Amino acid sequence: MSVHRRLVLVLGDQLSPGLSSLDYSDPETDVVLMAEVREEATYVPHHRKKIALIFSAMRHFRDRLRADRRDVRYTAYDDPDNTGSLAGEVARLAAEVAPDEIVVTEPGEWRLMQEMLGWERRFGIPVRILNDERFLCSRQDFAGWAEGRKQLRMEHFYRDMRRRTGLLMDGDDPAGGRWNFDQENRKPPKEGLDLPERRWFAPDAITEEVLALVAREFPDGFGDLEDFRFAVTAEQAEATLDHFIADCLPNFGDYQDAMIAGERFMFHSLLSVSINVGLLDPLEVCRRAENVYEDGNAPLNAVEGFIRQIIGWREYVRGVYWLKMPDYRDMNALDQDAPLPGFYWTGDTKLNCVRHAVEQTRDEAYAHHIQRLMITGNLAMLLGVRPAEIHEWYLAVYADAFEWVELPNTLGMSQFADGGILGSKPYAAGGNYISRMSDYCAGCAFDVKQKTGPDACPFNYLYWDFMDRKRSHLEGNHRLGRVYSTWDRMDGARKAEIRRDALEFRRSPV
Ligand code: FAD
Ligand code: DLZ
Ligand code: SF4
Repeated sequence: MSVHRRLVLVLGDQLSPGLSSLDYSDPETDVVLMAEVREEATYVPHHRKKIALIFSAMRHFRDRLRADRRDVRYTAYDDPDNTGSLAGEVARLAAEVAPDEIVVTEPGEWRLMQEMLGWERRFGIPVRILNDERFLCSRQDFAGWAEGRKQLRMEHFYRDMRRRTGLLMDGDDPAGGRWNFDQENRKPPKEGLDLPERRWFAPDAITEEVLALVAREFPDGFGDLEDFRFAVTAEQAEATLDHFIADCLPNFGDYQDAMIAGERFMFHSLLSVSINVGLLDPLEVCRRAENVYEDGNAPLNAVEGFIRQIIGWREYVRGVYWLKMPDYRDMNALDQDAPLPGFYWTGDTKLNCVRHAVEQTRDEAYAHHIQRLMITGNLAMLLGVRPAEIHEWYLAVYADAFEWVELPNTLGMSQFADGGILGSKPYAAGGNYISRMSDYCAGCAFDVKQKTGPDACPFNYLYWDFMDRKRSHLEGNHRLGRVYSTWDRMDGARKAEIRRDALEFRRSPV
């Protein structure tokens, strides 16, 4: 039987004109459904700027599709007929247009996929779920790559992706003779570093309307709505990319891990949100970066480092997510069970580095990778926070957070809660690391040089206390052999001080 009319559902992170569901459908006969719904906007307490960004980008994309003569049915959040769920909105439109088929590009999150797999039975209409071609490695290809491997090392996956895409390749060899230039990418911040003015976008009428809606509907939600300045269209996202390529990429590698108080963006691209919601194509972004290297306008360590994050890490964490869900979400390999300190939501803490990271998160719905990994993530792990709780925090507070990318980064990379699927050892560090890579310690109430006592940097004693408390879980890890021999050489009085100070801080974190 030939299909006469399809209902094509486009989700809030599927804002790409070349999306497989749109590509598959017929603009002459099919209807496109986009819906702002309570279920998606509240399954975690999303940052209010994140909700505003998604609704505004959805509305701009709706207008773009309509300009291409698509029949788009759009449900606004405050539409009195809004059922509050994607399934409810599909059912409502299906009752009106009686489609022969429902078409959707696979969702990014497992929970939604499970729901959609039940739609055919629920609605009595065939449901076609298409691959998301915006990823370079399909779920099936990743499963094939992973099969039979003892360890799923990102570096091996990344080399395959370089070969497959041809990015930064000289025939069969990597450009510059090495696959990875990370060793050159760990420079501390230098004094007087000249940081570029970032490219931002003032809200237009659509965004203003959405901001008023979000202020009204989510009055007590986390995160400031003031100074909204994200890209909400493909054109604006392109302009952010142009600016990054010209003004930031040459320094991206050198200062990738550096942090400066008050400098919230360093040389990072700020492109994750635009890529994740579909305003930019990841392969195009990488090709643009590659061209800059080939033209001699950015060094290889910067361009390789940047491309690795996208065709390596980004694709790899998505592969791990789909391979390991649903069990992955509940993993807690280190048996951590403490609650998340309240200051993760308020920024009200004496730890200067954490205060900066949380305050900027509240203001911008953004923190760069090392802030997420080595400040907030590191502290949560050292304190023994329940992985599910810190996972919910990361999923809520960052504009770029969708479970397929956030969960492996949080549970795997930052909390070591997957027991080493993603990383070979915990990213645990004392104050020394933070002091070397940032200038936060100069403005802190604590002294990074002191190891114990009331003025000592809490990261210092919490680090050793964590290693001590989790010894039975970690001492078999050969990368931690030196850590445990150092601990074993410490005298008993020192160990007692560490345990005492850490216990006090863990009981009432300040
Ligand atoms: P840049 O530093 O400019 O990097 C360039 C691009 O590479 C990013 O835009 C992003 O697309 C990609 N990228 C870089 N690192 C990673 C990574 N580890 N995994 C996947 N892609 C990567 N990233 C998200 O997109 N969403 C999340 O919810 C998210 N949660 C995280 C949670 C934790 C605990 C940690 C440690 C990292 C998380 N990341 C997440 C990865 C990374 O921190 C962000 O992608 C990055 O900070 C976004 O800022 P940027 O665009 O300026 O990145
Ligand atoms: C994150 C989000 C939010 C806040 N709101 C919506 C929405 O109202 N409608 C929608 O289609 N999508 C929204 N999204 C994005 C979805 O949560 C996302 O598509 C799934 O989590 C799959 O990645
Ligand atoms: Fe952070 Fe410790 Fe430095 Fe304070 S002294 S900023 S708590 S690392």
